[in-house]
Amino acid sequence: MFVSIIGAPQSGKTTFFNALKGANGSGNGNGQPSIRIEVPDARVDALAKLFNPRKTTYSRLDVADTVAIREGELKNETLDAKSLQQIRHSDAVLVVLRHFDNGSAADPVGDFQRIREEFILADMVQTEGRLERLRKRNALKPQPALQQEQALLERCLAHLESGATLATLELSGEDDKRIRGFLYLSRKPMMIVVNCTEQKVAEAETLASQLRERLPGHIPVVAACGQLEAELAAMAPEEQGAFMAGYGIAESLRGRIIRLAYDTLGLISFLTVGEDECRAWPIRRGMSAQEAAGTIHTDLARTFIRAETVSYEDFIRLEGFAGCKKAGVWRLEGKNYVVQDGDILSIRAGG
Ligand SMILES: Nc1nc2c(ncn2[C@@H]2O[C@H](COP(=O)(O)OP(=O)(O)OP(=O)(O)O)[C@@H](O)[C@H]2O)c(=O)[nH]1
Ligand SMILES: [Mg+2]
Repeated sequence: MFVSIIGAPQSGKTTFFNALKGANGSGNGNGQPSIRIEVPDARVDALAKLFNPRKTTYSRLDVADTVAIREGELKNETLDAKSLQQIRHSDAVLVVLRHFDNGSAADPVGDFQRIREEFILADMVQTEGRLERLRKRNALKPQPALQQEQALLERCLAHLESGATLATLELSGEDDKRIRGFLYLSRKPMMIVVNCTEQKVAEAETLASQLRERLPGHIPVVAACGQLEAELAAMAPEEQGAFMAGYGIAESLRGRIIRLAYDTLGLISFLTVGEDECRAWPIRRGMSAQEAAGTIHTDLARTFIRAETVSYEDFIRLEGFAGCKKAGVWRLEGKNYVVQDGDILSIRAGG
């Protein structure tokens, strides 16, 4: 899963990025401003204790910093190319809203509206461009597939022109697939971190819920002080507790951002076990066993036969597969089975 940190100039994007990175965070090695965060999972820890595998793998969240979005830079595609690519290829965006004065007064709601507007405008320009070509081609020599695409894009454009984001446009699974390639900005799930002053940090929850009510749609919001979080991340672990208690910070930023991303994207995890590897795999809630198998390897989805399935709770309570079989809670599920959070799966595949 890949999340880009976006926002207005000087809102604290890089500060939050550094706080997430922490003192011992790792970059992805190719000079890109992106980091990989492991998602702590007590279930994986417990399974690793049982299996003592060669490798233990947690779900991962990749987070990238980007340059500030200024007016017109998205629709004109004049935003730094690397940042634009990163935003377009994100599964979700984390919008940083400034809630501290830095010479100019804070306007978090206004800043959010402007970013949202930029996304909508950029998508409109892109859609109009494609539609113009489609209309010409279909007028010259109609082709059913292109006519379908034209009708779909006309719908998208009308939706955008009404001032709505494409995230709120209901599309069939087929149509959703059709427009995925456009990498529309306003279709991306959004989440917000309000960058507040250190005086406000003890009331962060209240601040977040007040803001949530003033924003359009149902966008998840958390509040945190970027500067404090960056200081905290640079500290030795044994100093962090006292610092957090002193400022009334209840939970680490990483933990909060991970939960925010999981909520925003509707993610759950399934698990795989063995002496080679114990591992958590993030998937979208509602995914079928066959689709889940595809996240391990595309071949596994193609040649899928059955998924041996037990819940994590049963597995621990009954001490492994044998116990689960004896108790009758071990299941062989078909390709349409909807995977549940904490399912331990073993995919049977042919070919
Ligand atoms: N008072 C206060 N200042 C902050 C806070 N977070 C960041 N800043 C300051 O705001 C300035 C901008 O922070 P950055 O993290 O570089 O912001 P940015 O959004 O990455 O900025 P650009 O990439 O230039 O758009 C820096 O001088 C920070 O020290 C905060 O929570 N409180
Ligand atoms: Mg920056």
